[in-house]
Amino acid sequence: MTSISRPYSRQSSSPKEVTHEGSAAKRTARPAPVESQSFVMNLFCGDGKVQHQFPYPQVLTPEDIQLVDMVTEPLTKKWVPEDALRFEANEKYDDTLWDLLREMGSFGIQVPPEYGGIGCNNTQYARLGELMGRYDLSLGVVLGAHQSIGFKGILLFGTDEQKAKFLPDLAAGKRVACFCLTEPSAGSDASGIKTKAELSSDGKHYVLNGSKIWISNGGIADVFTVFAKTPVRSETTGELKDKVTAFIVERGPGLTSGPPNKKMGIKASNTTEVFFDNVKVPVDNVLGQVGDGFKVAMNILNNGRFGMAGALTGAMRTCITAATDHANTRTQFGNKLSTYGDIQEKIAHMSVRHYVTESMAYMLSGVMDKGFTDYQLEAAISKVYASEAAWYVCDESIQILGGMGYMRETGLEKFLRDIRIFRIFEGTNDILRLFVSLTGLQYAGGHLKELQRAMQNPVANLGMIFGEGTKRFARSVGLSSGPSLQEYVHPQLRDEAALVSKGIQNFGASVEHLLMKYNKNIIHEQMLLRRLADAAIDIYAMVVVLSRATRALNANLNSAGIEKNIANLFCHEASKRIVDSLSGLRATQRLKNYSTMKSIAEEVLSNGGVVQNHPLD
Ligand code: MYA
Repeated sequence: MTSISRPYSRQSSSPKEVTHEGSAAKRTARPAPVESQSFVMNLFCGDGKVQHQFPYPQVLTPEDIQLVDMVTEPLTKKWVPEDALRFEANEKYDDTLWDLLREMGSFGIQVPPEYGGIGCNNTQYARLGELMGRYDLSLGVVLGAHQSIGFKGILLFGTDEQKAKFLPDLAAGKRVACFCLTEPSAGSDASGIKTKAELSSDGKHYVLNGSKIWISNGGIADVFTVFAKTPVRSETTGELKDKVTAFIVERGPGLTSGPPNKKMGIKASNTTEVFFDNVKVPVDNVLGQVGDGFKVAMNILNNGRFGMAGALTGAMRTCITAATDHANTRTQFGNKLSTYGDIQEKIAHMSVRHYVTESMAYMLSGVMDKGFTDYQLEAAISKVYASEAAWYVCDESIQILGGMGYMRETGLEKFLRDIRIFRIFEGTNDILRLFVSLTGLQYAGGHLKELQRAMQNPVANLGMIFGEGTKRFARSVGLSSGPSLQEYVHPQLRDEAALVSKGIQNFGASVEHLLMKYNKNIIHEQMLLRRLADAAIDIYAMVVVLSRATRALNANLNSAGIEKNIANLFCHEASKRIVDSLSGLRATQRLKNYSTMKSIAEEVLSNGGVVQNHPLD
């Protein structure tokens, strides 16, 4: 089994080998894959490691939650829906709101108190994001671009000096931060950036040249986390190679911002180009290690994704309230809308998606707060699920409100426009799906390779061979029903847990099939990778939902009944989708369909648009 690298948008003619230097040397002496504690990562090996998902994390005391609600109270008490529309029309927030946000401590939510912040943990931050998201996602973006990603690098990787220098003003909202990664020719392909930073001859500063696009807060920021290529000498070969390094850059000579971009939504947030023309950056402002910037960027993004899911649950809640208010009051054909099956089905599906998103957001923030660090795939899934669920919920709310939903004053059309960007920024959902599949396949590939290696010395590796052998044998003769979740879930959810086990088992077998059949070439099979990711998302969502519903049933919460019903409905529907997604990896007709899609797309693309004759021709 060979290792898998991920080309995403940069297509190579032949499958890319491991990208690090000296990869050939590393391949022969490749260490055993690091054991991951992540449920999703292990799912790719057909394992059901749910230890971090059960019990559903409860990291906040009622007082902790109260703190967050108190922080937002000055805003939520004053806010009226027209505010969001007014700020949108002005394409900015006014000084009164800005001052209020400063007073509330909203600019330094997770900054430790010693640096002037309010020191909230991830779960409190998610809750705050949720409360903001209920009113205005644009505001969430301003605050999120500032702290979820803008200065998150300083919190995660900053030295004590960098923290002391930058955090107090950023936490107080005296200065605003932003995250500068994307460039005209490097969007999803983040490591393809061209902005350069070269060390000055006296070694005291870097000289930064290049430009960034679509930077949230780009025109109002004073502190920029900038990613640029720097020449780094390889320890092994001695060669100079350009690698990404992260810098903290202050607004000053040579740094300029373009005019605000005109956008479809989140209009009150500021988005601009940022230009660097011989900007001098002191060497002390390198964030993390020189050459490690790509990992710094990825870690910041991974670390911030739960906030997005949190904010979107807030928006979804508002949409559901608007839809139910309307359904309960509007009479058509002699009855309230709420009595019609069509409307009830919509409300049920909206509620399920909201429940799943909420469960994922607080699962992720909760396990992060408990010190779990292996969450990159769960974070990507939560972002993908939340952004698609929010779009669905908002769209269906508008449908329930009909013509009224389409009118600006109901506020829903603004939510829809604002929500649309969430499937695009912080990693497009398409790229994140590939990221989930390829990272998982790489991990599973490493494990299969381990097994092959173990087979060369069976006596020393009996435990491993026996375990894997039994798993495969049981699967091949149809004896296994997959890793059991029965001991974790409430007895009333055992049937649903059995569906998860079945899903995990089928998923593991599908991964093995893909690795055996395509080997490294799997990186070119995006239609398969997408379906594999869809199955992973559904399986993870089932686990998260079962964990939360189990907690509700165990604690006999008021909402235990509906939570059980939601878990039941979601698991049954997800289970069907999983079968469909996984059969899309090998069923003959499905594979033929992909070839047909490819040929249709190629014809349309080479024609520059629609190919067929017009019906009137
Ligand atoms: S900010 C801009 C967002 N931009 C992106 O997200 C870029 C998307 N692209 C990528 O993520 C990467 O380029 C991809 C990798 C994934 C495509 N975690 O060979 P590789 C490792 C950990 O695959 P590439 C914005 O939108 C990988 O394992 N590690 O790399 C603002 C490998 O390691 P090794 C990772 O093919 C939005 C190495 O890197 C990850 O070049 C405003 C190379 O990998 C990862 N994720 O592409 C937001 N990925 O070498 C506002 C890769 O050891 C927020 N690696 O094998 C609002 C929220 C509201 C909050 C409310 C608050 C109150």
